[in-house]
Amino acid sequence: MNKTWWKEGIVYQIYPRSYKDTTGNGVGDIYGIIEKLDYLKSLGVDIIWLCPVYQSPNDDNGYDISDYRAISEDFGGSDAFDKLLKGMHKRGLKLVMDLVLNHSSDEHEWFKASRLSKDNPYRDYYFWKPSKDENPPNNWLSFFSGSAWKKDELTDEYFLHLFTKKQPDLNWENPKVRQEIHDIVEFWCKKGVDGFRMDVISLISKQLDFPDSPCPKDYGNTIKNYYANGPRIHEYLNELNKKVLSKYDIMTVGEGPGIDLNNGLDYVDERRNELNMIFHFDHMFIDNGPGGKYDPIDVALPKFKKVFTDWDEKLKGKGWGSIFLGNHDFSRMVSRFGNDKDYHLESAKLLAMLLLTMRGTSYIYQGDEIGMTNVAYPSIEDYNDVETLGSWNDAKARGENMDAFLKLVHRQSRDNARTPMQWNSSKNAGFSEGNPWLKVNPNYNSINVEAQINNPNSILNFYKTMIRFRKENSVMVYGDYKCLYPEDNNLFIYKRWDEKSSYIILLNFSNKPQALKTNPLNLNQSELLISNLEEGKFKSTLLPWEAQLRKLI
Ligand code: ISL
Repeated sequence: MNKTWWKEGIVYQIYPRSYKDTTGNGVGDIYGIIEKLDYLKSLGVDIIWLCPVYQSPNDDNGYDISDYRAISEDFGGSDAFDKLLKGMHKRGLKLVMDLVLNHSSDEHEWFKASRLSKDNPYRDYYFWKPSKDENPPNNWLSFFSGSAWKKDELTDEYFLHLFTKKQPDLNWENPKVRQEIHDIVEFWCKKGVDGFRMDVISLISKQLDFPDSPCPKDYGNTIKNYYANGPRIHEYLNELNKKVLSKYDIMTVGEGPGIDLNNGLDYVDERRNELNMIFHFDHMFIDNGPGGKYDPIDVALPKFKKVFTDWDEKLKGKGWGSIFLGNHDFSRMVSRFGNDKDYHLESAKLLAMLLLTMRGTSYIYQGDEIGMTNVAYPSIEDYNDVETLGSWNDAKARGENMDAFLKLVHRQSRDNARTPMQWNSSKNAGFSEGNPWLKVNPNYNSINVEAQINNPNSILNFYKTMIRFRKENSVMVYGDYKCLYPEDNNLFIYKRWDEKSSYIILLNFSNKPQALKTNPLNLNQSELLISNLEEGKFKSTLLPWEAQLRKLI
């Protein structure tokens, strides 16, 4: 495959609102990110993906944009942004913007005009429909809560919003909308940004007959069959690529509920000229039961491993993958896939090894490099996330036991990943002098950057080691991958190799020592390069959450 900077680079995702506040208003800002650029450089990452920093009423923390060309004043405005971009480029860091093109804010000028009258020139920028027998036009539910349609009294018609009522879906059928979008993308390319993460890009083409879902509460299938991968999706992406993206040396990664093994390659096949990478959620929605994320199920390790193996096989030689274990929409990876109680240090490092030894571009989410964990606020009042609150209200309306539901919120809320970054053990974890918009996780006294930076045994330093190793050994990026013992319930063991060298990665995903049933590939003759425990010689048993990277000789 072609070699490029975005395949080799390591991405670090920032949720600006929670990164570093320099004004004391409790909200992180761009100047805060600028303050931390040397920290990011020292970590060894190459590409920074910024969650949305545009002007927004923040109904969904910036994923509701009211002006695509303006930077939010809360974050420091366009001066701050220009300084950030300059500061990053000076340090050889690349900047990836988050683009939310499936929907805008209802406070965007387009929507304000669109709702005024049925014959307004902006009417067709969104989806408007009359009611059906006094009901919404169809039975679709929003991702967050309730119907996906809202009636607007002004014209007595409904508009579509797959997310909150303040996030009306844009009508990409309308060529004028597509032209506006091309212009916006071009605007940021000309500013010199290095790429885009495209929010819910899998949803931009709609099934225009808006068919009812036979089971709207079965979210997974409704999204796959009705909301995502619509009839013109690839035409739109191809057009965007041809008209704008292809003119610049930038990277694109599309986010996609509803993207799966059957359709994923179509988005990133290098011969198709659409996107460079996608985020699929096969491992992230893996514990969702029939009722979605608040109906979690247990997942055995073979199923988890299979996701990585199947996707690697699917994309191999044709398109490029994204490797991530967490982001701002999910629980913390160490709480979710590791053991944040008894094996915090070990399991956080094990997951780092997984993240940085797979084929595909690695994405690190802020705070994971120090092993930040889920939070368990005592009351729903402490939560902020619109999805969490919507699900809470739905559960209440269903008459559920709310004490039990609060426990589910502790496990599943998106706010788990949005607590302020833990810089040190001073007030508010060094995040803000003011009152943080979301309470800090009380464990910041023990889990913070300052405590880890000079400790050679820390999670942070393990990340640095892994990052350095990946960058010095291109086999970790481009080399082949094979999962060994796929059926093993506790061990994730895989090989990475190219024509020059071979490595084996051994990960014990359990709280118990695990004997290696067969000595895979003569490990006696291998050299231990990196381990998350302080030991050296190869044993035939891996300790709980032990992770080893070995070179085969
Ligand atoms: O958050 C989710 C599950 O916890 C997902 O269903 C999520 O809503 C979906 O992946 C889309 O996410 C993206 O678009 C949303 C925004 O709220 C998310 O933060 C964003 O990553 C709407 O713009």
